[in-house]
Amino acid sequence: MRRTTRWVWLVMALLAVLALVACGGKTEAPATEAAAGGETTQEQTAPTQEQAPAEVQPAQEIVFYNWSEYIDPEVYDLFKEETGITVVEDNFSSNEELLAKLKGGVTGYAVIVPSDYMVNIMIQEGLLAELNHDNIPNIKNLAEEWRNVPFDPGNKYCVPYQWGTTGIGYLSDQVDEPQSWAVLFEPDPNAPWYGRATMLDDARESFAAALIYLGYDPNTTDEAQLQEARDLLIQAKAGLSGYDSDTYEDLVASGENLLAHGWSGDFLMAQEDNENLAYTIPQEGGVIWVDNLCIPASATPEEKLAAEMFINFILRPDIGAKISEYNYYASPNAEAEKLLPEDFLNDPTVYPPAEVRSKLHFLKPVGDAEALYQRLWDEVKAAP
Ligand code: N2P
Repeated sequence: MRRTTRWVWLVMALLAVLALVACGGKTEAPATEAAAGGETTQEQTAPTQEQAPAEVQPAQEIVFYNWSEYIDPEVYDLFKEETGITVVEDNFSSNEELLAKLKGGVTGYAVIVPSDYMVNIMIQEGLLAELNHDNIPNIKNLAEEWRNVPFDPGNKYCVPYQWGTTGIGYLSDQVDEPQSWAVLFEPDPNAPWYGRATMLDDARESFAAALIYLGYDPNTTDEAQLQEARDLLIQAKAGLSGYDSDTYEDLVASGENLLAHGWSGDFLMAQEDNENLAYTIPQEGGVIWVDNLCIPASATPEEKLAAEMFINFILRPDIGAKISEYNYYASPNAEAEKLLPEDFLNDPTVYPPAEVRSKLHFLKPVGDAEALYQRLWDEVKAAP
């Protein structure tokens, strides 16, 4: 046992004794055994009958509304084995699509996965339920830097799921490494990728790429800058085969397209199909993001409890590691990271080096300008 680990255990043992004294000898425990993370988590024990909120039983089936190809489906089997709860997955393709669904009053989603800036917006709109941390003891496994994110201090509403970056994926045997976003924004009919490239079907992401290329803040609310970015996005259309956020990486892996604007892990995942698929952040910079597990305010108490059990399960070190090994995104879970192989932890696509990281921007809520972004994006999409 390393010295630091021993020290942590000592402090935890002390805290456990203090907690026991405070509860008059009773163990403070989550609502169910599964919520404590099953047998691999020794620190928590099953609740005693009288402590469990007798009236609420977890839903036997929940819907997980997630980005596509973002979780190892085996996680559902393992969770079901342990809790009897079935998780059904449904997919969205952008934060705005997710927001529109919730604002439209949809019900039945127990866990959703908005990115950083969207968590902010959803909290303000009253669309998220507060998490009951007693049911999510594995929250302690999160790395310190993810415990107090500015969009959700103290993980009151959400738990970080995975983080990654937005850049350009390309076929390295047919295209030189793109140095600049110009490969998309200055379409050249003689370039091999002309007509064989896609951009994300995502207003904030595609505007961010254009604004970063123009040297502007990707969170700008300046109308003139946004109009300039719109014109650039329209100019790029000549060289694009389309907008796509779900299958773009496969279209590059298959050779149908030669480059695509997209998310780091998606390209790494598609490398399994084509080893020539590579990823880069252009010199002007790119976007960094963290997606989060949250529960819609509309969830029933039964759905919410099952959702918290599921979130807690995902926070188990072995499950967190399994998810990163599947989707190639970095884990905010410090204990999960310890289980990941060295070559994963050293992969610069997963963990951008400091020099690249300094050129990455988080998207932030843009307030009233949100509608302007959407209107200008509609204009881009409608342009010939
Ligand atoms: C997974 C998509 C990653 C989510 N296919 C981007 N926020």
